[in-house]
Amino acid sequence: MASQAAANPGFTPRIFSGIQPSGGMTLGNYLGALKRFAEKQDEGIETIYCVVDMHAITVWQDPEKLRHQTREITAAYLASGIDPARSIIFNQSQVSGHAELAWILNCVARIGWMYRMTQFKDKTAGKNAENSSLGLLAYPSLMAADILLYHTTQVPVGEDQKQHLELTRDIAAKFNHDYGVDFFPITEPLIEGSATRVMSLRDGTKKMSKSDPSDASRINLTDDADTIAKKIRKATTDPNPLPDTLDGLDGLKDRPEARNLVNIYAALEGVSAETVIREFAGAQFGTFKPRLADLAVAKLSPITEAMNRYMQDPAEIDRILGEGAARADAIASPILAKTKEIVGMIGR
Ligand code: AQP
Repeated sequence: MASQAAANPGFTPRIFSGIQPSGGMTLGNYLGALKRFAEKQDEGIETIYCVVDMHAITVWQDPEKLRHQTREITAAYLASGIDPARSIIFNQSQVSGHAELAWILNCVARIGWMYRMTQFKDKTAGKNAENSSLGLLAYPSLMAADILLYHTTQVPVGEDQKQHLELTRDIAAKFNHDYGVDFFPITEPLIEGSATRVMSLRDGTKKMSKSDPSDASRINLTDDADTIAKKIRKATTDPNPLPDTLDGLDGLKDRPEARNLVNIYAALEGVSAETVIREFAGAQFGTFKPRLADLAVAKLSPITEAMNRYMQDPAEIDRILGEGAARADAIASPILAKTKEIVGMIGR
């Protein structure tokens, strides 16, 4: 926080982050984002958490499913300990400033910057990129708008979003430069903990993702205990026992699947990967995997149960989203109005 104040003097420290309702939540979303969103509430900084439904439709979504998934992510926020009394929780499309600022930033950002984004390349790999939505290409510009609309100073995200955060900084700097102002902060990414990049259970070189066609590649927050245990038992590993050191030739450097399971254990337990290696040095996966499965079930089942409870009352979820949207809009409106004035647009 101290370094942030130094990086953006004059800006109130503020945290913003979001998750797309493009599918069910995964263990990757939980460890890389949700768990840390809840922890940030204890740091005395204003926290704003969004369900980014406008991002989700960059790839076609069934409308009924989109509504369901938006509520499910909200339920996951609440179940993970995000408290609507302490944080603002809302869905992006209810605050029109996101779309309005995104348009202005579309005119600041360069097309070439968008083509260089790994997520765009990954999501269009093997397909005709020209045939993907314009929204998918412009996704990082909308993400920059999400962040800058609140003069956000810090964004907790997983490692996969680092490049988009760097682009947000570039867009903010270019806006400030083009208009000769010091209006948008240069937002800091917060990529912390031992599970900043949870990998697929089937391929340790691929990120665990909610839109991966293989359900066995991920643990969903809605999976029951038996399913979690089965997926961990079947997770791809190599035949060697766990080493007694993380790094170096004898460590886990070239064993991505083993490293992933150790990282997941460490993040769930709230200890370092080194501590896990010390505890399991020499253990076979036949010993380690059941321990990991027990830990995952113990940590995730209370969240799943709470999510299911919240999902029983969709009207209450919608009320929380609506109230959060009004609070978010109250912060965003003056920032958007000032942005328009800087750009030269006449307002009311
Ligand atoms: N595997 C992961 N490890 C750590 N963090 C992760 N996050 C996502 N996957 C992992 C973090 O979760 C937050 C929300 O991400 P998102 O749902 O908005 O988009 P995403 O990063 O594209 O996540 P997915 O699961 O891969 O979604 P799809 O498949 O729809 O693209 C972010 O902070 C992200 O870093």
